[in-house]
Amino acid sequence: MSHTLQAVIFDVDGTLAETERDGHRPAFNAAFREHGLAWEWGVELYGELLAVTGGKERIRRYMERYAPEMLGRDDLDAFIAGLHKAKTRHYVALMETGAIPPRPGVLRLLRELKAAGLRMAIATTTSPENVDALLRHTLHELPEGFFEVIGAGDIVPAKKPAPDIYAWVLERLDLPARACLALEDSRNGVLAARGAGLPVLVAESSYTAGEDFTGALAVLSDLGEPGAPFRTLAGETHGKAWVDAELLRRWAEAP
Ligand code: XBP
Ligand code: MG
Repeated sequence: MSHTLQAVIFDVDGTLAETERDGHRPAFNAAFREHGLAWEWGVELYGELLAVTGGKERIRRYMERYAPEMLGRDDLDAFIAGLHKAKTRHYVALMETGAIPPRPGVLRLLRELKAAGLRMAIATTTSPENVDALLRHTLHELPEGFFEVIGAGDIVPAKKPAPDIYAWVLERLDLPARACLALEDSRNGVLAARGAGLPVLVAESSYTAGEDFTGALAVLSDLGEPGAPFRTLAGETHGKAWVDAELLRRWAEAP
């Protein structure tokens, strides 16, 4: 049975903008410095740590590997939460400088989908404050309330690759998974979307290039623009050079 596409659900980090290397990573490092810690997450190390989604979870994983002596602190949860709060403050301040632009094709596609009458939502593991900062600065050209549902951060306890955040968004959209399509950049994101029963398109990002995206409809270099076509890394792209509402509909509505 084929289903009519009614909503598109976007991941944030790596999908709407390349926020990890030059956004989240320096914000973590600034928080560590502020707390007097001699921790420095370089570009390569951060790539390894990205296997764990969620900033607090990522700090804990780092401590397990590189600072296990600190795990015995009585106030461990509060210590991590305090570090992460500082990190969020630094990240929001950085986004306010407009330092991180949207990825190619993102603004165009968002506008086209809205014009085509599709509903729009967000499903991310990052904190709500960060999504807000991205919407106000990186995607400031979009009108307020553009995304009907925003699922972010600790609103579900189990982060991607668990399907929970997508299930949460689907429930609020009041739509079945097969009436929606997810856009992701990472294997963890694909696993989360597929786990919730959603068809998913991947535009890989700098940190996720070459990951195993089994289960995705297609894997692209980016969303593409007129004059700057995407590269097809896997899947059938029906002769298109940039992602548009028609291509998403063809994928989502295939039997
Ligand atoms: C990316 C993440 C987040 C960010 C950091 O999420 O895993 O944890 O790296 O944000 P997605 P926080 O790709 O689902 O948008 O520190 O706020 O967790
Ligand atoms: Mg992502």
